[in-house]
Amino acid sequence: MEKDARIYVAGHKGLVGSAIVRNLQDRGFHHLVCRTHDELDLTDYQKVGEFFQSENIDYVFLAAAKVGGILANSQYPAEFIKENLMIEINVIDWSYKTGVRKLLFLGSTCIYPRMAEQPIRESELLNGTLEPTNEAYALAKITGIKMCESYNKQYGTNYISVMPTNLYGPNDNYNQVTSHVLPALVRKFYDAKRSGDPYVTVWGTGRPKREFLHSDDLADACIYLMDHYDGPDIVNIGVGKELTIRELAERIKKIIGYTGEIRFDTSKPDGTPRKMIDVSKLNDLGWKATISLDQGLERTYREFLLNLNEIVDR
Ligand code: GFB
Repeated sequence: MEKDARIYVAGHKGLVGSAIVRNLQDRGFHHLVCRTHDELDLTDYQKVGEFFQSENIDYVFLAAAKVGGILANSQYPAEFIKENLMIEINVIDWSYKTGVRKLLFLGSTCIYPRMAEQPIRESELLNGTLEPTNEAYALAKITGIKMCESYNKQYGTNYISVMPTNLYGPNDNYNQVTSHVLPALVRKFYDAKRSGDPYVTVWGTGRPKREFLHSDDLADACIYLMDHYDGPDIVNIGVGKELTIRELAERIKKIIGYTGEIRFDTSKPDGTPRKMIDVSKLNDLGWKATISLDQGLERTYREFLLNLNEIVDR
C-alpha cells in the first residue's frame, strides 16, 4: 500500500479495527477513511454504495462485524447471521463495483469444524460439522470467505481472507454477558477483589483450550499480509500456543492479585473443546506474533484500570 492510498477500515471503533488504525497511523498512512456506526449503517446497501462511490477507496480492511462471546452467540444467532451477512455483502459488493484494489476480510477460527484435527490447518475449512454455540456466526464468516473467493474467480478481484484466533486488547467488550472469556475474567476478578467476594465464577468446566492473540499483533499481521500476500487461500493468524480456561483464570487471578477461590459453573457451555491453529503458513510468509500472553495480560489489565470510567457495557 502506498502511503497516500485511501484506506477504509470498516469497524474502526472495535477491537480489531482500532488496532489496524493505530498501526496504519504509526506507519505513516495518512488517508484513512473511517465512519462510525451512526455515520454509516453497513447493513444498508444504498448507504454503503453512496459511501464507496464518493470516497474513491483503494484498500479495505473489513473488520466490521457483530461479535460476541459464547453466550451472545448462542442467544442471538439470528442477529449474528443476519448482520454479518449484510455487512459482508454490502462492503464486498461495493468494493468490487467501485474498483477497490485490494480487500482484506477478517474471518474467525470458529469457521473450522468442531472436531478439526489440531493444530488446525487452513485446509480444514468445510471438512466437518461446526460447533453449535457459534454456528450462525461461523456460517456468516464462511460465506464472507466464499464471497471473496467467488469475486476473485469471476471478476478477477484481489480479496484475501484471514482467520484470527481468539483476540483481546484495547477497546474490547467487558460486558459480563456478551463478552469473550478474557475480558470477562479480567472484569470478574477485578470486581471480586474490590468487593471482597470469596469466589469468582468461571463458566463451563475450565477444561476447554483456547489460544489468545493480542489485537496489536493481529493488526500488524493484517497489514503485513495486505502488502505481502495475494494468494487464493485463507491464512490463519495466531500464536500457535494454547492453554485451558482454568489456566487462563489462574493467570488473570494472579495478575490482578485476587486471593479468593475459583468456582466453575458447569451449567454454562464449554463450546468447542480445542481450537489451536496451525500458523506455519503465516510464519512461512514471514510474519510471527511478538506479544506473549503474559505481556498482553499485564498490558490489558493496566489499560483496563486506566479506562475504568470509559468501560461501557456493550
Ligand atoms: O471467549 P468465549 O466466550 O468464546 O468462551 P469461544 C471461551 C471459553 O471460556 C468457553 C469459557 O469455554 C466459556 O465457557 N468461559 C469461562 C467464559 N468463563 C467465561 C466468562 O465469564 N465469559 C465467557 N464469555 N466465557 C467464541 C465464539 O467462542 O469465539 C465466537 O462464540 C468467536 O463466535 C470467538 O468465534 C472468537 O472461544 O467459545
